[in-house]
Amino acid sequence: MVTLQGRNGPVGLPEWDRCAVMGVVNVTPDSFSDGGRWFDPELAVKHGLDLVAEGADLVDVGGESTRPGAKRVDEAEELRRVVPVVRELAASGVLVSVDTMRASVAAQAVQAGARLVNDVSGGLADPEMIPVVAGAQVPFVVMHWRGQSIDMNNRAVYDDVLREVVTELRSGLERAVAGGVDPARIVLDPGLGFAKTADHDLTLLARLAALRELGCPLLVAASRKRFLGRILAGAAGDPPPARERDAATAAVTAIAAREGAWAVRVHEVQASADAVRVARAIQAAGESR
Ligand code: PMM
Repeated sequence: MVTLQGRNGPVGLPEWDRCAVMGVVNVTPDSFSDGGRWFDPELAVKHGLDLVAEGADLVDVGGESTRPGAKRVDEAEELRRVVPVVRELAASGVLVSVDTMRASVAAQAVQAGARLVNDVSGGLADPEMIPVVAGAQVPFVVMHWRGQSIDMNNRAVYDDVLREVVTELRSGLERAVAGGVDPARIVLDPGLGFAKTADHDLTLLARLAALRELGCPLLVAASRKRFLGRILAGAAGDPPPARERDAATAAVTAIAAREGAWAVRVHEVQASADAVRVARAIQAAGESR
C-alpha cells in the first residue's frame, strides 16, 4: 500500500496508507507498565503474535527497561532475553523491530530476522551502534535522549523544549548519516518521558508538525506514560496505574496519526489500530473534497 503523497515511511519497510501501529513486547522483569508479564520467552512470543492478531503492523521486542531510575541489564542477559523471541516471531512472519541501545544486540537481532533497530539513545549509548546499523542497512529509530534512565529526570531542563529537541534530534540525524546510515532509513522520535516532564511531553505532542519539518518519518511512543497518568489523575492527584491508561493512549494515537506520524508504539494494540483507521478515513474525506 502506498500513500497518496508518495513514500511516508523509512526505506526497507512496507508502506502503509495510514499511521502504522507498533506493538510492544517487553521481555523484562521490570518495565514500568508491564514488567514481568512477558518475561518467559514462550509467553513473549505468544504475546507478539496476539498483538499482530489485534492489528499490530510490527512488533518491538526489548530486553532492557528504560523506565526512569532503571539500572542497565548486562549484555549477555539482554541477548538471552531478546534474540530467541525475535527469531521465533520473525520465523512466524512477524515484522520485528528490536529495542536496544547495544550494537551487539542489534546485530544479533538483525541476524535473527529483525527488520528495524529502535535505539532510544539514537546511537549515543554504544559507539558501535551506528556502524552496525549502517552495515546492516536496516531502518533506524533515532530517539531524543539525554542520558541513561538512572538519572535522566535531572536532565529535564529546557529553555525552549521544542527548539532544543529539534536541534538535538537534528544532531542525532546528522551523526547517523555521517556514520553511513542511509537518511531514507532514519525515523525520528521525540522520546516522550525521556528527560522530559509531563509539560514537556505535551508541548512536543502539540507541535509534532515542527518535528516533521526535520524531513524524517516520526515515531510517537506515548503509551501508558507518566504524562497520561497526570492528565487522568483524580481529585486526590493519584495517577491511575499504567495499565489503565490505554484509552488515553489511543487518544494520543488518533492525534499523532492526524498530525502525520509514521507510527505509534503502543502496549495495547486494538484501540490504536482502530484509531489510526479513523484518522485515515477523516484524512481521506478531506482529500476528496
Ligand atoms: N519508550 C520506551 C521504550 N522504548 N522506544 C522509542 N523509540 N520511543 C520511546 O519513547 C520508547 C521506546 C519506554 O518503555 P516501555 O516499553 O516500558 O513503554
